[in-house]
Amino acid sequence: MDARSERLFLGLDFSTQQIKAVAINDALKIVNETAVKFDTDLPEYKTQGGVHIHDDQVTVTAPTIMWVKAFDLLLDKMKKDGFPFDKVAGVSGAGQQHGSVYWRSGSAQILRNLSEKTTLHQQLQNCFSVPDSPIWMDASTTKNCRELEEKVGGPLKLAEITGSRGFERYTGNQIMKISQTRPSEYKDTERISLVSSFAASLLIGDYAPIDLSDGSGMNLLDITTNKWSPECLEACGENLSSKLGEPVPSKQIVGNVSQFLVGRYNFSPNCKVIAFTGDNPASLAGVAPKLGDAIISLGSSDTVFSWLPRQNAELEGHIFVNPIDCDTYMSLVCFKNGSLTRERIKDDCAEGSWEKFSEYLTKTPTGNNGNIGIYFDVMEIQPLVQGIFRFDSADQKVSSFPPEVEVRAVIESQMMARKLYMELRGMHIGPDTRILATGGASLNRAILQVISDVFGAPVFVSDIPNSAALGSCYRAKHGLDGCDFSDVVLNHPQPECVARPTEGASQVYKELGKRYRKLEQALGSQQ
Ligand code: ADP
Ligand code: XUL
Repeated sequence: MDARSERLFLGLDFSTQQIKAVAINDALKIVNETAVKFDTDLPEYKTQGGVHIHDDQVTVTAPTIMWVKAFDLLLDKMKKDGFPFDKVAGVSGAGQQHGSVYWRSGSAQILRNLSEKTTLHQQLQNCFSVPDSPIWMDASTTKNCRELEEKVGGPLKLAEITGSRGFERYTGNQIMKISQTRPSEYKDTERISLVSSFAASLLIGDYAPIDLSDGSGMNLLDITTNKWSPECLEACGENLSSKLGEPVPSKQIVGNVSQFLVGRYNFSPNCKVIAFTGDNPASLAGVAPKLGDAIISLGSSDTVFSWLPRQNAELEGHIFVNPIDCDTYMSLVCFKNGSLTRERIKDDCAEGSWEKFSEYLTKTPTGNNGNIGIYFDVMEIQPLVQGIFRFDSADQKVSSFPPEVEVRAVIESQMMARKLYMELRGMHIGPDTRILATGGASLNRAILQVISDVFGAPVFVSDIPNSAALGSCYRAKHGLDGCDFSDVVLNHPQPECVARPTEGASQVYKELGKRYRKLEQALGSQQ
Protein backbone atom coordinates (compact mmCIF):
# COMPACT_ATOMS: atom_id res chain seq x y z
CA MET A 1 0.00 0.00 0.00
CA ASP A 2 1.15 3.53 -0.76
CA ALA A 3 2.56 4.93 2.48
CA ARG A 4 0.86 8.30 1.78
CA SER A 5 -2.61 6.73 1.90
CA GLU A 6 -1.85 5.96 5.51
CA ARG A 7 -1.38 9.60 6.45
CA LEU A 8 -4.03 11.18 8.65
CA PHE A 9 -4.64 14.83 9.45
CA LEU A 10 -6.25 15.80 12.72
CA GLY A 11 -8.32 18.96 13.19
CA LEU A 12 -9.42 20.19 16.61
CA ASP A 13 -11.99 22.84 17.40
CA PHE A 14 -11.89 24.38 20.88
CA SER A 15 -15.28 26.05 20.55
CA THR A 16 -17.60 27.71 23.04
CA GLN A 17 -19.64 24.67 24.06
CA GLN A 18 -17.31 21.78 23.31
CA ILE A 19 -14.06 20.47 21.85
CA LYS A 20 -14.45 18.59 18.60
CA ALA A 21 -11.97 16.46 16.70
CA VAL A 22 -12.19 15.43 13.07
CA ALA A 23 -9.59 13.29 11.29
CA ILE A 24 -9.25 12.85 7.53
CA ASN A 25 -6.98 10.85 5.27
CA ASP A 26 -5.10 12.08 2.20
CA ALA A 27 -8.21 11.62 0.07
CA LEU A 28 -10.05 13.99 2.49
CA LYS A 29 -12.30 11.18 3.71
CA ILE A 30 -13.41 11.63 7.30
CA VAL A 31 -12.20 8.72 9.42
CA ASN A 32 -13.03 9.95 12.92
CA GLU A 33 -15.28 12.48 14.69
CA THR A 34 -15.21 12.83 18.48
CA ALA A 35 -16.51 15.54 20.83
CA VAL A 36 -16.45 16.45 24.51
CA LYS A 37 -19.19 18.83 25.71
CA PHE A 38 -18.32 21.10 28.59
CA ASP A 39 -21.76 21.31 30.27
CA THR A 40 -22.53 17.62 30.22
CA ASP A 41 -19.13 15.86 30.16
CA LEU A 42 -17.58 18.19 32.76
CA PRO A 43 -20.55 19.16 34.98
CA GLU A 44 -18.19 19.97 37.87
CA TYR A 45 -17.43 23.35 36.24
CA LYS A 46 -21.13 24.29 36.23
CA THR A 47 -21.01 26.05 32.87
CA GLN A 48 -24.07 26.86 30.79
CA GLY A 49 -23.36 26.72 27.09
CA GLY A 50 -19.68 26.35 28.09
CA VAL A 51 -19.48 29.69 29.91
CA HIS A 52 -20.13 31.55 33.14
CA ILE A 53 -22.17 34.74 32.77
CA HIS A 54 -21.37 36.86 35.83
CA ASP A 55 -23.94 38.79 37.92
CA ASP A 56 -23.27 42.05 36.05
CA GLN A 57 -24.48 40.21 32.87
CA VAL A 58 -21.63 41.65 30.80
CA THR A 59 -18.64 39.76 32.21
CA VAL A 60 -18.40 36.33 30.59
CA THR A 61 -15.63 33.82 31.31
CA ALA A 62 -14.78 30.12 31.11
CA PRO A 63 -12.45 28.24 33.47
CA THR A 64 -9.20 27.77 31.54
CA ILE A 65 -8.45 24.46 33.25
CA MET A 66 -11.82 23.09 32.03
CA TRP A 67 -10.54 23.33 28.47
CA VAL A 68 -7.40 21.41 29.48
CA LYS A 69 -9.43 18.70 31.20
CA ALA A 70 -11.75 18.45 28.20
CA PHE A 71 -8.71 17.92 25.98
CA ASP A 72 -7.52 15.09 28.26
CA LEU A 73 -10.98 13.52 28.02
CA LEU A 74 -11.10 13.88 24.24
CA LEU A 75 -7.75 12.17 23.75
CA ASP A 76 -8.70 9.43 26.25
CA LYS A 77 -11.96 8.81 24.38
CA MET A 78 -10.15 8.54 21.06
CA LYS A 79 -7.52 6.22 22.56
CA LYS A 80 -10.24 4.00 24.00
CA ASP A 81 -11.87 3.85 20.56
CA GLY A 82 -8.58 2.70 19.05
CA PHE A 83 -7.84 5.86 17.05
CA PRO A 84 -4.45 5.37 15.31
CA PHE A 85 -2.62 8.44 16.65
CA ASP A 86 0.65 7.13 15.15
CA LYS A 87 -0.70 7.74 11.63
CA VAL A 88 -1.32 11.44 12.18
CA ALA A 89 1.14 13.38 10.03
CA GLY A 90 -0.15 16.84 10.92
CA VAL A 91 -2.48 18.48 13.44
CA SER A 92 -4.02 21.91 13.35
CA GLY A 93 -6.92 23.46 15.15
CA ALA A 94 -9.24 26.31 15.89
CA GLY A 95 -10.35 28.18 18.96
CA GLN A 96 -13.31 30.41 19.76
CA GLN A 97 -11.94 33.81 18.78
CA HIS A 98 -10.81 36.65 21.07
CA GLY A 99 -10.71 34.62 24.35
CA SER A 100 -7.43 34.89 26.25
CA VAL A 101 -5.32 32.66 28.48
CA TYR A 102 -2.85 34.00 31.07
CA TRP A 103 0.11 31.71 31.78
CA ARG A 104 1.71 32.27 35.18
CA SER A 105 5.50 32.85 35.32
CA GLY A 106 7.27 29.50 35.32
CA SER A 107 4.60 27.69 33.27
CA ALA A 108 6.82 27.28 30.20
CA GLN A 109 9.04 24.99 32.28
CA ILE A 110 6.06 22.90 33.32
CA LEU A 111 4.81 22.67 29.73
CA ARG A 112 8.24 21.56 28.51
CA ASN A 113 8.58 18.85 31.15
CA LEU A 114 5.19 17.15 31.12
CA SER A 115 5.14 13.64 32.50
CA GLU A 116 3.23 11.08 30.46
CA LYS A 117 2.22 9.29 33.67
CA THR A 118 -0.52 11.73 34.55
CA THR A 119 -3.02 14.05 32.89
CA LEU A 120 -2.44 17.51 31.46
CA HIS A 121 -4.99 19.08 33.77
CA GLN A 122 -3.27 17.71 36.86
CA GLN A 123 0.05 19.09 35.73
CA LEU A 124 -1.21 22.47 34.50
CA GLN A 125 -3.70 23.26 37.26
CA ASN A 126 -1.59 26.03 38.81
CA CYS A 127 -0.39 27.49 35.53
CA PHE A 128 -3.00 30.18 35.01
CA SER A 129 -2.51 33.54 36.71
CA VAL A 130 -6.05 34.52 35.70
CA PRO A 131 -7.94 31.23 36.15
CA ASP A 132 -11.12 32.34 34.36
CA SER A 133 -10.47 33.27 30.75
CA PRO A 134 -12.47 36.19 29.36
CA ILE A 135 -14.21 34.98 26.20
CA TRP A 136 -15.83 36.45 23.10
CA MET A 137 -19.21 36.94 24.82
CA ASP A 138 -17.71 39.40 27.31
CA ALA A 139 -18.95 42.98 26.89
CA SER A 140 -17.40 44.51 30.01
CA THR A 141 -14.67 46.59 28.36
CA THR A 142 -16.48 49.51 26.71
CA LYS A 143 -14.34 51.97 28.69
CA ASN A 144 -11.17 50.22 27.55
CA CYS A 145 -12.29 50.29 23.92
CA ARG A 146 -12.82 54.06 24.04
CA GLU A 147 -9.46 54.51 25.79
CA LEU A 148 -7.66 52.49 23.12
CA GLU A 149 -9.40 54.34 20.29
CA GLU A 150 -8.56 57.66 21.86
CA LYS A 151 -4.90 56.74 22.39
CA VAL A 152 -4.36 55.78 18.74
CA GLY A 153 -6.29 58.72 17.24
CA GLY A 154 -9.94 57.64 17.10
CA PRO A 155 -12.09 54.66 16.02
CA LEU A 156 -11.42 55.09 12.31
CA LYS A 157 -7.68 55.17 12.90
CA LEU A 158 -7.91 52.01 15.03
CA ALA A 159 -9.92 50.35 12.24
CA GLU A 160 -7.33 51.46 9.67
CA ILE A 161 -4.55 49.86 11.71
CA THR A 162 -6.21 46.72 13.09
CA GLY A 163 -9.18 46.08 10.75
CA SER A 164 -11.77 46.87 13.42
CA ARG A 165 -12.76 49.74 15.67
CA GLY A 166 -12.64 48.94 19.41
CA PHE A 167 -14.87 45.97 20.18
CA GLU A 168 -15.51 44.81 23.74
CA ARG A 169 -14.54 41.17 23.18
CA TYR A 170 -11.34 41.98 21.28
CA THR A 171 -8.37 40.72 23.25
CA GLY A 172 -6.37 43.96 23.52
CA ASN A 173 -9.23 45.61 25.38
CA GLN A 174 -9.59 42.55 27.62
CA ILE A 175 -5.87 42.63 28.35
CA MET A 176 -6.05 46.36 29.14
CA LYS A 177 -8.84 45.67 31.63
CA ILE A 178 -6.79 42.97 33.38
CA SER A 179 -3.61 45.05 33.40
CA GLN A 180 -5.52 47.93 35.02
CA THR A 181 -7.76 46.04 37.46
CA ARG A 182 -5.55 43.08 38.37
CA PRO A 183 -2.00 44.47 38.13
CA SER A 184 -0.34 41.76 40.22
CA GLU A 185 -1.88 38.91 38.17
CA TYR A 186 -0.88 40.78 34.99
CA LYS A 187 2.68 41.12 36.26
CA ASP A 188 2.81 37.45 37.18
CA THR A 189 1.84 36.51 33.59
CA GLU A 190 4.74 35.42 31.37
CA ARG A 191 2.65 34.67 28.30
CA ILE A 192 -0.77 35.58 26.97
CA SER A 193 -2.30 33.17 24.46
CA LEU A 194 -5.48 33.24 22.44
CA VAL A 195 -7.66 30.14 22.88
CA SER A 196 -6.24 28.92 19.57
CA SER A 197 -2.55 29.36 20.43
CA PHE A 198 -3.20 28.04 23.95
CA ALA A 199 -4.60 24.83 22.41
CA ALA A 200 -1.60 24.57 20.08
CA SER A 201 0.64 24.99 23.15
CA LEU A 202 -0.99 21.90 24.68
CA LEU A 203 0.00 20.02 21.52
CA ILE A 204 3.64 21.09 21.27
CA GLY A 205 4.40 21.30 25.01
CA ASP A 206 5.64 24.87 24.74
CA TYR A 207 4.20 28.29 24.01
CA ALA A 208 2.85 28.31 20.47
CA PRO A 209 2.73 31.60 18.55
CA ILE A 210 -0.47 33.45 17.67
CA ASP A 211 -1.31 33.23 13.95
CA LEU A 212 -2.01 36.31 11.86
CA SER A 213 -5.66 35.53 11.20
CA ASP A 214 -6.80 34.98 14.80
CA GLY A 215 -4.35 37.70 15.84
CA SER A 216 -6.45 40.13 13.78
CA GLY A 217 -9.23 39.77 16.39
CA MET A 218 -7.30 41.56 19.12
CA ASN A 219 -7.25 45.27 18.14
CA LEU A 220 -3.46 44.85 18.42
CA LEU A 221 -2.23 43.63 15.04
CA ASP A 222 -1.40 46.03 12.24
CA ILE A 223 -3.10 44.16 9.39
CA THR A 224 -1.26 46.22 6.79
CA THR A 225 2.19 45.10 7.98
CA ASN A 226 1.26 41.82 9.76
CA LYS A 227 3.17 42.98 12.87
CA TRP A 228 1.91 44.03 16.30
CA SER A 229 1.08 47.72 16.31
CA PRO A 230 3.44 49.45 18.78
CA GLU A 231 0.83 52.13 19.69
CA CYS A 232 -1.84 49.53 20.43
CA LEU A 233 0.54 47.41 22.51
CA GLU A 234 1.63 50.45 24.47
CA ALA A 235 -1.99 51.41 25.20
CA CYS A 236 -3.05 47.95 26.43
CA GLY A 237 -0.37 46.86 28.88
CA GLU A 238 3.21 47.12 30.04
CA ASN A 239 5.72 44.80 28.32
CA LEU A 240 2.89 43.39 26.25
CA SER A 241 5.04 42.54 23.27
CA SER A 242 7.16 40.09 25.31
CA LYS A 243 4.02 38.47 26.73
CA LEU A 244 2.52 37.90 23.27
CA GLY A 245 5.50 36.62 21.26
CA GLU A 246 5.75 37.25 17.49
CA PRO A 247 2.70 36.42 15.33
CA VAL A 248 3.20 33.92 12.49
CA PRO A 249 1.48 33.15 9.15
CA SER A 250 -1.46 30.80 9.65
CA LYS A 251 0.08 27.97 7.64
CA GLN A 252 3.33 27.90 9.60
CA ILE A 253 4.53 24.71 11.29
CA VAL A 254 4.96 25.66 14.95
CA GLY A 255 6.62 22.47 16.18
CA ASN A 256 6.35 18.71 16.56
CA VAL A 257 3.93 17.14 19.02
CA SER A 258 5.28 16.94 22.57
CA GLN A 259 6.99 13.93 24.07
CA PHE A 260 4.00 13.77 26.41
CA LEU A 261 1.67 13.03 23.47
CA VAL A 262 4.12 10.58 21.96
CA GLY A 263 4.46 8.66 25.23
CA ARG A 264 0.88 8.78 26.47
CA TYR A 265 -1.10 8.47 23.21
CA ASN A 266 1.38 6.98 20.76
CA PHE A 267 1.57 9.99 18.41
CA SER A 268 4.52 9.78 16.01
CA PRO A 269 7.41 12.01 17.20
CA ASN A 270 7.50 13.40 13.61
CA CYS A 271 3.90 14.60 13.72
CA LYS A 272 3.84 18.33 12.93
CA VAL A 273 1.64 20.95 14.50
CA ILE A 274 0.48 23.74 12.17
CA ALA A 275 -0.46 27.08 13.77
CA PHE A 276 -3.99 27.03 15.21
CA THR A 277 -6.35 29.83 14.22
CA GLY A 278 -9.80 31.24 15.10
CA ASP A 279 -12.92 29.14 14.59
CA ASN A 280 -14.29 31.46 11.89
CA PRO A 281 -11.06 31.59 9.88
CA ALA A 282 -10.86 27.79 10.20
CA SER A 283 -14.46 27.51 8.99
CA LEU A 284 -13.56 29.58 5.95
CA ALA A 285 -10.96 26.93 5.13
CA GLY A 286 -13.44 24.13 5.93
CA VAL A 287 -16.02 25.16 3.35
CA ALA A 288 -13.37 25.38 0.61
CA PRO A 289 -14.90 28.62 -0.67
CA LYS A 290 -14.75 30.23 -4.07
CA LEU A 291 -14.22 33.98 -4.25
CA GLY A 292 -17.71 35.54 -4.03
CA ASP A 293 -19.28 32.86 -1.79
CA ALA A 294 -20.97 34.07 1.38
CA ILE A 295 -20.60 31.84 4.41
CA ILE A 296 -23.09 31.81 7.25
CA SER A 297 -22.00 29.94 10.35
CA LEU A 298 -24.77 29.07 12.80
CA GLY A 299 -22.94 27.96 15.95
CA SER A 300 -23.03 29.39 19.48
CA SER A 301 -22.55 32.72 17.73
CA ASP A 302 -23.84 33.41 14.24
CA THR A 303 -21.25 34.82 11.88
CA VAL A 304 -21.35 35.81 8.23
CA PHE A 305 -18.10 36.10 6.36
CA SER A 306 -16.42 36.10 3.00
CA TRP A 307 -13.04 36.17 1.36
CA LEU A 308 -12.02 39.73 0.45
CA PRO A 309 -9.33 41.26 -1.70
CA ARG A 310 -7.33 43.96 0.16
CA GLN A 311 -9.48 47.07 0.67
CA ASN A 312 -10.00 49.97 3.02
CA ALA A 313 -11.09 49.18 6.54
CA GLU A 314 -14.60 50.25 7.49
CA LEU A 315 -16.11 50.88 10.89
CA GLU A 316 -18.85 48.27 10.99
CA GLY A 317 -17.73 44.65 11.27
CA HIS A 318 -14.24 43.24 11.19
CA ILE A 319 -11.45 42.54 8.75
CA PHE A 320 -9.07 39.67 9.47
CA VAL A 321 -5.98 38.44 7.68
CA ASN A 322 -7.16 35.47 5.59
CA PRO A 323 -5.89 32.14 7.01
CA ILE A 324 -5.76 30.51 3.59
CA ASP A 325 -3.81 33.30 1.98
CA CYS A 326 -2.19 35.86 4.28
CA ASP A 327 -2.02 38.40 1.41
CA THR A 328 -5.81 38.69 1.33
CA TYR A 329 -8.43 39.41 3.98
CA MET A 330 -11.63 37.92 5.29
CA SER A 331 -14.51 40.11 6.31
CA LEU A 332 -16.77 39.05 9.17
CA VAL A 333 -19.77 40.17 11.16
CA CYS A 334 -20.56 38.36 14.40
CA PHE A 335 -23.85 38.15 16.32
CA LYS A 336 -23.90 37.00 19.90
CA ASN A 337 -27.54 35.88 19.95
CA GLY A 338 -27.32 32.84 17.71
CA SER A 339 -27.98 29.19 18.54
CA LEU A 340 -28.49 29.66 22.27
CA THR A 341 -31.29 32.17 21.69
CA ARG A 342 -32.94 29.88 19.13
CA GLU A 343 -32.56 27.01 21.55
CA ARG A 344 -34.22 28.99 24.36
CA ILE A 345 -37.20 29.75 22.13
CA LYS A 346 -37.34 26.10 21.05
CA ASP A 347 -37.53 25.17 24.76
CA ASP A 348 -40.11 27.87 25.64
CA CYS A 349 -42.37 27.58 22.61
CA ALA A 350 -41.80 24.24 20.88
CA GLU A 351 -41.69 21.77 23.78
CA GLY A 352 -37.92 21.52 23.52
CA SER A 353 -38.14 19.85 20.11
CA TRP A 354 -36.37 20.96 16.94
CA GLU A 355 -38.96 18.98 14.94
CA LYS A 356 -41.79 20.99 16.45
CA PHE A 357 -39.78 24.20 15.98
CA SER A 358 -39.33 23.36 12.28
CA GLU A 359 -42.99 22.45 11.93
CA TYR A 360 -43.97 25.90 13.29
CA LEU A 361 -41.55 27.57 10.87
CA THR A 362 -42.96 25.67 7.93
CA LYS A 363 -46.60 26.32 8.72
CA THR A 364 -46.32 30.08 9.37
CA PRO A 365 -46.39 32.52 6.43
CA THR A 366 -43.37 34.29 4.95
CA GLY A 367 -43.21 37.68 6.68
CA ASN A 368 -45.10 36.41 9.78
CA ASN A 369 -48.16 38.59 9.00
CA GLY A 370 -46.04 41.65 9.67
CA ASN A 371 -45.06 40.70 13.23
CA ILE A 372 -41.44 41.39 14.16
CA GLY A 373 -39.65 40.15 17.28
CA ILE A 374 -36.12 41.09 18.32
CA TYR A 375 -34.48 38.67 20.75
CA PHE A 376 -31.26 39.81 22.37
CA ASP A 377 -31.14 37.42 25.35
CA VAL A 378 -27.56 38.56 25.94
CA MET A 379 -26.11 41.97 25.08
CA GLU A 380 -25.84 42.00 21.25
CA ILE A 381 -22.75 43.32 19.47
CA GLN A 382 -24.48 45.46 16.86
CA PRO A 383 -26.47 47.16 18.29
CA LEU A 384 -25.12 47.04 21.85
CA VAL A 385 -28.59 46.26 23.26
CA GLN A 386 -30.04 43.57 25.52
CA GLY A 387 -33.73 42.64 25.82
CA ILE A 388 -36.72 41.17 24.02
CA PHE A 389 -38.93 43.39 21.88
CA ARG A 390 -42.05 42.42 19.95
CA PHE A 391 -43.99 44.56 17.47
CA ASP A 392 -47.22 43.98 15.55
CA SER A 393 -47.69 44.87 11.89
CA ALA A 394 -48.34 48.53 12.84
CA ASP A 395 -45.03 48.71 14.74
CA GLN A 396 -46.87 48.78 18.06
CA LYS A 397 -45.12 47.05 20.95
CA VAL A 398 -46.81 43.85 22.13
CA SER A 399 -45.91 41.74 25.15
CA SER A 400 -46.18 38.26 23.66
CA PHE A 401 -46.71 36.25 20.49
CA PRO A 402 -48.36 32.84 20.04
CA PRO A 403 -45.64 30.12 20.04
CA GLU A 404 -45.55 29.59 16.27
CA VAL A 405 -45.31 33.35 15.63
CA GLU A 406 -42.49 33.62 18.18
CA VAL A 407 -40.57 30.81 16.41
CA ARG A 408 -40.83 32.46 13.00
CA ALA A 409 -40.12 35.89 14.48
CA VAL A 410 -36.77 34.85 15.96
CA ILE A 411 -35.51 33.28 12.75
CA GLU A 412 -36.76 36.10 10.49
CA SER A 413 -35.32 38.90 12.62
CA GLN A 414 -31.99 37.13 13.09
CA MET A 415 -31.63 36.55 9.35
CA MET A 416 -32.75 40.08 8.40
CA ALA A 417 -30.07 41.39 10.78
CA ARG A 418 -27.42 39.08 9.24
CA LYS A 419 -28.30 40.46 5.77
CA LEU A 420 -28.47 44.07 6.92
CA TYR A 421 -25.04 44.08 8.56
CA MET A 422 -23.45 42.09 5.76
CA GLU A 423 -24.60 44.78 3.34
CA LEU A 424 -23.40 47.56 5.63
CA ARG A 425 -19.99 45.83 5.47
CA GLY A 426 -20.02 45.93 1.69
CA MET A 427 -20.65 42.17 1.26
CA HIS A 428 -23.38 41.96 -1.36
CA ILE A 429 -25.48 38.96 -2.16
CA GLY A 430 -27.10 38.51 -5.55
CA PRO A 431 -29.46 35.75 -6.71
CA ASP A 432 -26.48 33.77 -8.01
CA THR A 433 -24.38 34.03 -4.85
CA ARG A 434 -23.77 30.69 -3.16
CA ILE A 435 -24.60 30.92 0.54
CA LEU A 436 -22.66 28.17 2.30
CA ALA A 437 -24.27 27.35 5.65
CA THR A 438 -22.37 25.60 8.40
CA GLY A 439 -22.46 25.11 12.20
CA GLY A 440 -24.93 23.20 14.40
CA ALA A 441 -28.12 24.87 13.13
CA SER A 442 -27.25 24.23 9.48
CA LEU A 443 -28.78 20.77 10.11
CA ASN A 444 -32.18 22.47 10.19
CA ARG A 445 -33.69 22.70 6.69
CA ALA A 446 -36.61 24.90 7.79
CA ILE A 447 -34.15 27.53 9.09
CA LEU A 448 -32.14 27.28 5.86
CA GLN A 449 -35.32 27.95 3.83
CA VAL A 450 -35.88 31.21 5.74
CA ILE A 451 -32.25 32.18 5.09
CA SER A 452 -32.73 31.57 1.38
CA ASP A 453 -35.96 33.60 1.38
CA VAL A 454 -34.49 36.53 3.33
CA PHE A 455 -31.25 36.67 1.30
CA GLY A 456 -32.89 35.85 -2.02
CA ALA A 457 -30.16 33.35 -2.87
CA PRO A 458 -29.66 29.58 -2.84
CA VAL A 459 -28.29 27.92 0.31
CA PHE A 460 -25.82 25.06 0.19
CA VAL A 461 -24.59 22.67 2.89
CA SER A 462 -21.88 20.05 3.13
CA ASP A 463 -22.23 16.70 4.82
CA ILE A 464 -20.39 17.82 7.86
CA PRO A 465 -21.54 20.85 9.82
CA ASN A 466 -18.21 20.97 11.77
CA SER A 467 -16.44 23.17 9.28
CA ALA A 468 -13.97 24.60 11.82
CA ALA A 469 -12.60 21.15 12.72
CA LEU A 470 -12.65 20.00 9.08
CA GLY A 471 -10.99 23.27 8.02
CA SER A 472 -8.30 22.55 10.59
CA CYS A 473 -7.61 19.19 8.93
CA TYR A 474 -7.29 20.98 5.57
CA ARG A 475 -5.04 23.61 7.11
CA ALA A 476 -2.84 20.88 8.63
CA LYS A 477 -2.40 19.35 5.17
CA HIS A 478 -1.84 22.82 3.66
CA GLY A 479 0.90 23.63 6.19
CA LEU A 480 2.56 20.26 5.83
CA ASP A 481 2.48 19.88 2.04
CA GLY A 482 3.28 23.53 1.29
CA CYS A 483 1.08 23.57 -1.85
CA ASP A 484 -1.72 25.98 -2.84
CA PHE A 485 -4.83 25.70 -0.71
CA SER A 486 -6.92 25.06 -3.82
CA ASP A 487 -4.86 21.90 -4.44
CA VAL A 488 -5.46 20.74 -0.88
CA VAL A 489 -9.23 20.89 -1.27
CA LEU A 490 -9.50 19.45 -4.80
CA ASN A 491 -11.45 16.45 -3.43
CA HIS A 492 -13.63 18.50 -1.08
CA PRO A 493 -17.17 17.17 -1.59
CA GLN A 494 -19.36 19.57 -3.57
CA PRO A 495 -21.91 21.15 -1.22
CA GLU A 496 -25.54 20.33 -1.90
CA CYS A 497 -28.15 23.00 -2.67
CA VAL A 498 -30.86 22.56 -0.04
CA ALA A 499 -32.98 25.70 -0.35
CA ARG A 500 -33.95 28.15 -3.08
CA PRO A 501 -35.89 31.40 -2.60
CA THR A 502 -39.66 31.00 -2.57
CA GLU A 503 -41.43 33.11 -5.17
CA GLY A 504 -42.43 36.50 -3.84
CA ALA A 505 -40.37 36.16 -0.64
CA SER A 506 -37.74 38.75 -1.55
CA GLN A 507 -40.38 41.49 -1.91
CA VAL A 508 -41.85 40.59 1.48
CA TYR A 509 -38.44 40.76 3.16
CA LYS A 510 -37.47 43.95 1.38
CA GLU A 511 -40.35 45.70 3.15
CA LEU A 512 -39.99 43.83 6.43
CA GLY A 513 -36.22 44.44 6.40
CA LYS A 514 -36.75 48.21 6.18
CA ARG A 515 -39.10 48.08 9.16
CA TYR A 516 -36.68 45.84 11.05
CA ARG A 517 -33.88 48.32 10.52
CA LYS A 518 -35.92 51.25 11.83
CA LEU A 519 -37.14 49.33 14.87
CA GLU A 520 -33.64 48.13 15.68
CA GLN A 521 -32.17 51.61 15.24
CA ALA A 522 -34.75 52.99 17.67
CA LEU A 523 -33.70 50.41 20.28
CA GLY A 524 -30.05 51.35 19.87
CA SER A 525 -30.77 55.05 20.31
CA GLN A 526 -32.77 54.41 23.50
CA GLN A 527 -29.73 52.90 25.25
P1 ADP B 1 -20.14 25.64 18.68
O1 ADP B 1 -19.15 25.12 17.67
O2 ADP B 1 -20.16 27.12 18.80
O3 ADP B 1 -20.02 24.95 20.01
P2 ADP B 1 -22.08 24.29 16.99
O4 ADP B 1 -21.73 24.83 15.64
O5 ADP B 1 -21.69 22.89 17.27
O6 ADP B 1 -21.58 25.27 18.14
O7 ADP B 1 -23.64 24.45 17.18
C1 ADP B 1 -24.26 24.04 18.36
C2 ADP B 1 -25.69 24.52 18.31
O8 ADP B 1 -26.39 23.90 17.23
C3 ADP B 1 -26.50 24.15 19.55
O9 ADP B 1 -26.42 25.20 20.50
C4 ADP B 1 -27.91 23.97 18.99
O10 ADP B 1 -28.72 25.07 19.37
C5 ADP B 1 -27.76 24.02 17.48
N1 ADP B 1 -28.49 22.92 16.82
C6 ADP B 1 -28.22 21.61 16.85
N2 ADP B 1 -29.16 20.90 16.14
C7 ADP B 1 -30.06 21.82 15.67
C8 ADP B 1 -31.25 21.75 14.87
N3 ADP B 1 -31.72 20.59 14.41
N4 ADP B 1 -31.89 22.90 14.57
C9 ADP B 1 -31.41 24.08 15.01
N5 ADP B 1 -30.30 24.21 15.77
C10 ADP B 1 -29.62 23.10 16.10
C1 XUL C 1 -16.18 36.17 16.09
C2 XUL C 1 -16.70 35.77 17.43
C3 XUL C 1 -17.32 34.43 17.61
C4 XUL C 1 -16.35 33.47 18.28
C5 XUL C 1 -17.01 32.20 18.77
O1 XUL C 1 -15.71 37.47 16.05
O2 XUL C 1 -16.60 36.50 18.39
O3 XUL C 1 -17.79 33.92 16.40
O4 XUL C 1 -15.29 33.18 17.42
O5 XUL C 1 -17.43 31.38 17.78
